[in-house]
Amino acid sequence: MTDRENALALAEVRLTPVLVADPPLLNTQGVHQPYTPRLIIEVVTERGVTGLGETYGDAGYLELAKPLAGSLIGRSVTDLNGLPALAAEVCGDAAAATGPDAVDVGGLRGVRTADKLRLSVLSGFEVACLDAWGKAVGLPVHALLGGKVRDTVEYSAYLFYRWAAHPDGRGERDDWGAALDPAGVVAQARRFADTYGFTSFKLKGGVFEPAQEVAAIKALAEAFPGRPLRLDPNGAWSVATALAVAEELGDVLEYLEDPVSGTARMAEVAAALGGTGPGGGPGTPPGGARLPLATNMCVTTFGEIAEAFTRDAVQIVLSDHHYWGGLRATRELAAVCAAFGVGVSMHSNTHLGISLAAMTQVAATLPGLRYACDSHYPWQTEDVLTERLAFHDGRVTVGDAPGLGVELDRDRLAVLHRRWLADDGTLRDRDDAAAMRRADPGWTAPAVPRW
Ligand code: GKR
Ligand code: MG
Repeated sequence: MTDRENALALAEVRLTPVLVADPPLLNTQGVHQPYTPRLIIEVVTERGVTGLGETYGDAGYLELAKPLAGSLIGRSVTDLNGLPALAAEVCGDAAAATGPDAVDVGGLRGVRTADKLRLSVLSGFEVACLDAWGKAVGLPVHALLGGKVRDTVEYSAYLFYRWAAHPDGRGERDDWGAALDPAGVVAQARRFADTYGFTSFKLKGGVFEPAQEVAAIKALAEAFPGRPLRLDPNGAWSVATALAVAEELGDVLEYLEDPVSGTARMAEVAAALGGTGPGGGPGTPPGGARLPLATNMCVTTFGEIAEAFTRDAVQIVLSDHHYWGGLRATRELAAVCAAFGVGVSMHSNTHLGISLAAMTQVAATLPGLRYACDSHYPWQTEDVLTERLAFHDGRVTVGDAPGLGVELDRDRLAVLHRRWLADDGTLRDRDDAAAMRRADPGWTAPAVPRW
């Protein structure tokens, strides 16, 4: 190793699981728990430069993160192409031991395979290494990814049906109040628009009868004429229901997200909506492009791309750098999407500012990004940063400071970690159905199609 490379070698890796306050947001599986697990990763170089990463913090992810952290000592932060093989070597068995292929969070994030689990962990380390590398050489992460093509990244307001408070008075209170009908959804959207300047809106659906959710989208369309709107029932509908909703909302939706579950059903819906080419091919209905379908459920790994794209099942892939394997993998995904004429944007789950900074840095480098990205960040009133990232006009500015451009607040980190330590284990894994049972003891996550 040369002296220069040696300076970028890792001397220490710290893992800090935290529990982050989360409001009672509803989805088709249930409701968010009062606290959500996340894992904060710090990598420290021989010269004392620290890089930050963040990923899912459920127990299965932590089990994989521990051996990977240990194996990074002595390796250069620049050795990113070596990470997948290293992860397979040191935590492949632990990943396989998590059980047979299943679904993530009842399907909300698509398949759960040993590979995907490993990638979800690896991505947190990749981001931390990029942050440290950038800080060490005085370059922003986007420069290490080839440079930004935009100075701001647009996000959409992520609207949720929600309760005013968690059952049994658990968790932290906020002042958003309940949103359980069209008026509540519009009021929530208004506050998002006024506070953060968002101009596009996504409603998490699959909670109520489709007719109620159609009414909410129509109310949004009336309140915000011409603004991009999306509805995402997380695969809760049958093909027939999806087509009926598309018929009702086709002229106001920018896209319909995972209306049905699985590539085969998505392909059926896409075909029925017309067109054989993405974004309006030969079969495009007269007078306009067909309503596109977006997904973060049926295309969540590279292995799922071939079938979905060749069957024209999806027109937009919502990438999530956590489970696609990092920022560089996100760029690879975007390149594949571009080759197939499929759009790309970003999916989100409850996350903190480190992930928002990472999403923003990679989004800034994607020439084909045409849709506002999703982010739960406004719902998170807590963070582990000295300064929260801000949305102006619905956008986050792409920082040019070295690395991710964010700084860890150790006191905040310690508070959220102490909460994780104090937990009896019930909140250390995300389980929306269990949280729902606090309000409705007989609740079981519904099978799909639910409607
Ligand atoms: O936070 O409840 C939620 C969402 O339903 C999340 O888990 C999904 O993965 O946001 C996601 C989505 O777009 O499907
Ligand atoms: Mg979705």
